[in-house]
Parts: sequence; C-alpha cells; structure tokens
Amino acid sequence: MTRAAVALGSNLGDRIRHLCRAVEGLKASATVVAVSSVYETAPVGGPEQGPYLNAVVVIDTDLDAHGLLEALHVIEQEAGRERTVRWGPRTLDLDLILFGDQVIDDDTLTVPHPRLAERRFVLEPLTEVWPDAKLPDGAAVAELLDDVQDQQVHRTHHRLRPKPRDGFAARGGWWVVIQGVVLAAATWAVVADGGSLPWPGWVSSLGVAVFAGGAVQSLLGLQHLGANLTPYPEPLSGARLVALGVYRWVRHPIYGGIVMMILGAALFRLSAWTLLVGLAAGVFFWMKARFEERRLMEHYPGYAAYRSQVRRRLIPWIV
Ligand code: A4P
Ligand code: MG
Repeated sequence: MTRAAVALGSNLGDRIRHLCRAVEGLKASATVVAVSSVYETAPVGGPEQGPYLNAVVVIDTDLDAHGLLEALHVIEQEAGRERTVRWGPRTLDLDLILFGDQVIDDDTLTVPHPRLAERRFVLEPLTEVWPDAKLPDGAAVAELLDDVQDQQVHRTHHRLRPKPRDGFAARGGWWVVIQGVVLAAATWAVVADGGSLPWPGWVSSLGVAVFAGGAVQSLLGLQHLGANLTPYPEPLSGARLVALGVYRWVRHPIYGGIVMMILGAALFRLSAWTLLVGLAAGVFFWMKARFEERRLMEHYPGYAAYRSQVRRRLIPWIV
C-alpha cells in the first residue's frame, strides 16, 4: 500500500460534477483516505480561461505509480477530457502530486509533481487534508505555502458528494415553502393581534417609518433584479449575476426589506406576535441567504472571488 495525493482540477462544463465523479472513479483503484474542500482558483498559465475548481484527494493504493497514472487518464477520458492546448481549459485534470516517498522522472511521469511548489491551488487543499505531508527529501509541504500567498484561491462550502444533488429540495424548494408560511404567519399576526404591547404611542409612528423604509428597499431590489427574479432561491443560468453583483447587493436586501416591513408593522400595531414572527423571519432569511450563497458558489464560476470582495448586506449600511 502506498499513500498518494492526487490533485483534481476542472474549469469546463459542470465543474463540481466532474470533481465528484473523479472521486468516485478513484475508489475503483484505491482507498480514499481524505477529500479536501473545493477551492475556486484563478487560472495559472495557459490561454485566457475561466476560474477552476480545485481539490486534493489522499488515497492508499496497491497500484504502482505508472498504474495509478493510467487509472487517472481513464477517469479523465470518462469526463470527456480533450487535450488541445497545454494548460488550456479542461473538464477534468488529474495530477499525481505525491506517491509515497518515491522520486520518479521519466517520459510519462514526474513525481513529486514538478510544479507543486509554485501552485497554491494544489498546496492549499493538500495541506488541509494532509497537514504533515512531506516531500521525499523530508521538507514539509506546508512550508511551501508561504511563497504562493499572492495567488487567489477561495475555499467554497461545497463537499464532493458521490452524486451532486438536484431537484426540488436541492434547488431550495423547501426554503420557498417555508418563506410562504412565514409571510402567511406575519399577515395573520398583523390582522389578529394589535395593542398587546404596552408601548407609548410614538412607537406606532416609528413603525410606519420602518415599514416604509423596508418597502422602498425591497421594491428597489425587485426592480433591479427584474427578469432575473426566480422562484427558486437560485439564479437563472446565464443571467450574468456575478458581474452584476445582484445577489449580495440586491436579493439579500430584498429579504432585509421584508423583515423590516414585518417589524415595522409590529411596532405600528404594537403587536407582540408580529414582533415574534418578524424576529423569526430575520433568522429565516439570514439562513436562506446563506443557502443561496452556497448554491451560487457551486454553479457560478467566479462567484467565490466576487463574494470575498463584497460584504453581505441584508439592510444596506446596517447589517
Ligand atoms: N505527467 C508527468 N508527470 C505527471 C504527474 N505527476 N501527474 C504527464 C499527471 N501527469 C503527469 O499532462 C501531460 C502529461 O504529463 C501526461 O500525459 C502525463 O504523462 P496533461 O494532463 O495531458 O496536460 P496538462 O495538464 O495540460 O499539462 P500539465 O503540464 O500536466 O499541466 P498541469 O501542471 O496539470 O497544469 N490553474 C488553476 N487555477 N487550476 C488548475 O488546476 N491546471 C493547469 C494544468 C494549469 N493552470 C491551472 C490548473
Ligand atoms: Mg495534468
């Protein structure tokens, strides 16, 4: 048995699916010991191309290094890999990074991978799952990270599941159902419960202002989203959402606006029940926004980088 590290990369097609399939494929010829998080990374070298998803898998295998390389090529071919341009875009790239403490350098294979030390997109996931990995000369892999900190990598939240989930639940259908329940509960509370809070009259006027602020914020967000508004909390494909920055700046503020409207109505009506529903709605929309972010990072190349530059905003300038 030899412990080895395999680097996975994809920047064409359904990137996350290619990586998931690669992990499944590796199980045919090895025992998978650990799978790193998925990182979105800026392309290094080659022609202009979209961002990559990269990860590292640590395996134990009975194959020799060349046998493992062949197995990696088979998995790449199954993912529809075409070799046209060196360092060009690819559905799936599998590189053998470390193979025990062996040093190999022949026509078909070089191990440790010759460009390991230059690449944060390999070093970062590798040290995540194998922090004490060593090069054959005994040097610690983790120490190589210091020299590549200028390269952009963003850890995303998704895990490499055997089968990426799809369908009603995975697309966030239940979030929409619960949202309906929250809004119905708020409407009920506003209508049925009034005057239950022993607060002074001016609080009602404050409620009107908070409600109006929330309504304006939501309407501006809705107007900006326009035809890109979808019932599911996920974007339309091809909607250029990342470039427009729609999600963090607009969709989340729509949610913040709705919460403000419920809280404003609670103050106006001096209604304890509405206040309670408003606070619950705040927690709910915060969680829903987090779900959306994860989904976006999975499906939108470049979103992880955009996200790291833009602060989350439920209520602009405040939260
Ligand atoms: N080969 C030799 N050593 C190895 C090894 N340790 N692992 C040979 C895998 N293959 C190895 O590889 C060309 C030949 O290298 C293979 O036939 C194999 O016998 P390839 O996969 O056909 O071509 P390639 O991947 O375009 O070339 P290369 O030189 O392997 O490129 P790299 O180093 O894999 O880099 N930017 C980001 N952000 N993320 C990436 O994943 N990947 C690359 C490709 C460039 N930029 C990137 C990323
Ligand atoms: Mg390669």
